[in-house]
Amino acid sequence: MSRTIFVLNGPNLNLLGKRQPEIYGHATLADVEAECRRVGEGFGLEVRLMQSNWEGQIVDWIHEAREHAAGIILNPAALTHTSVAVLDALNTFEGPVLEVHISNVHRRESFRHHSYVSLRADGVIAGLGVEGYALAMRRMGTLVGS
Ligand code: DHK
Repeated sequence: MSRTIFVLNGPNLNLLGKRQPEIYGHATLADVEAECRRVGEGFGLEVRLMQSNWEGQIVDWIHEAREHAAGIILNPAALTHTSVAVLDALNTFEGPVLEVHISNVHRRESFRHHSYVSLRADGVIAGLGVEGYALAMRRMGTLVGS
């Protein structure tokens, strides 16, 4: 059984730390990856953090997770609010799925209030900044066992 958690990130999150820091903060995806690895080590979990601006690439990584991941932590970014394809892909994955949003999407524009991904997610974290990823990793440790 895989001990790897896929941490998938959607469009524009490659610019984390530079993009609208008043909303998304100053930490980078490299910082997020280091923190996820640190938390994962405590549970004997490996982390593969990936980011793409392309919907199809996110779908392909979710398919890959079917064979190679025990769980998925996903910040779909804008695809949260638009992508039936990402939802359908997640519905083919049998392990736990945790949805993370850095910002509190519910305090923002109304188009950010709906998430297709939440129809599949086992849990959702929003508005806790990049700490949300580490908290999701802790929850993964509980869900997949140490
Ligand atoms: C990130 C984005 O890029 C937005 O499109 C989402 C999400 C919110 C976040 O808070 O991490 O609406």
